[in-house]
Amino acid sequence: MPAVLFHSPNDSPTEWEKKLREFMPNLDMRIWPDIGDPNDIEFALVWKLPSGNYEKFKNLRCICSLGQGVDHIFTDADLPNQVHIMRLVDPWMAQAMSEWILLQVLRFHRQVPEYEDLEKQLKWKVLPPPETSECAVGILGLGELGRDAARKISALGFKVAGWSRTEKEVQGVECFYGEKQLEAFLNRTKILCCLLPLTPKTTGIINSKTISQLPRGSYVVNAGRGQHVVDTCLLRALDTGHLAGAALDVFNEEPLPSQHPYWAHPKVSVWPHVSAQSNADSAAGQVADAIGKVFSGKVPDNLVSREQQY
Ligand code: NDP
Ligand code: OXD
Repeated sequence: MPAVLFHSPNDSPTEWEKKLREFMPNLDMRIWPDIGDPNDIEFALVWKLPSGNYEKFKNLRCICSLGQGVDHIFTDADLPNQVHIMRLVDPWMAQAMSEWILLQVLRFHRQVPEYEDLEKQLKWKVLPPPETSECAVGILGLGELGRDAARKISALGFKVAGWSRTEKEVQGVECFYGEKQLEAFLNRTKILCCLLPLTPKTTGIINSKTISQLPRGSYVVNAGRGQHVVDTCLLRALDTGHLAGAALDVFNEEPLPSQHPYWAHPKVSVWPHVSAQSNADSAAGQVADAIGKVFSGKVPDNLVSREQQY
């Protein structure tokens, strides 16, 4: 039987191996860097395999991301041409992400930072009640995660819009698409939530120009990738008051360096990339299915486009 390569700095190989074996008792899993003969490897289940290593696996047929994002695969300049590239598409992760996005939306909408501040000052003060039906939430990205979050936020009565590359229809959600409609989408958005994949086209999309197109007093929530945000622009907008707050789960450098201004910024909430973690319990079945398909010469599900890089 061909072998599966496993590499991840975050995920437990023993847990994944145990779960995968429930579906494939004869699985031969090689845990990086103890890979044995590299010619045995036909399937790679990876998160951030150090660049330049795929070339070693002459019989590799599929690279599967150990997450929903695949940017960590496309950063490798020596990516082999013929292999399939796929990812997890896990409803458990969509639920986790929607919970996290909802948490941030409700936190800003229900003035949690303001009330926490008043509590610290022992001040009993009532702020004007917020109006949910007037609160415009905008989701960048209407894919597996963005659509789920948009629907769940809309179900609570918020005014929800989404922005994608191609035209979409999502019930209860105003849909914008393409670069031409980005400004209109931003102009109507008070809480901007980024659930885009990181690609050459989306890198730095939250910058001084796009932030200036949000109304004064808006919020930025980012669970896409740190590289979607130009940090200096976000910090400037927070300091000038154009933005009222930010909740960030992903960063240009992870772990976020201890001297980074985000840590101590009173308007920034820092999370250690945990909004939707990969989960062997929920995702091993789909990975086992993909391994089985690849080993029997079939095409696995959840492929990503090399051209679009997502
Ligand atoms: P999908 O591929 O399902 O959806 C991506 C969405 O982004 C699509 O709607 C797509 O548009 C849109 N998009 C892509 N490029 C552009 C562009 N240039 N302009 C406008 N819209 C664009 O991805 P997922 O929803 O599964 O995941 C999104 C990202 O979330 C991941 O790539 C990852 O970076 C991040 N993530 C973060 C996690 C965390 O814990 N922080 C956990 C999991 C994922 P269209 O529909 O038209 O193709
Ligand atoms: C992912 C992530 O892409 O956890 O799945 O960031």
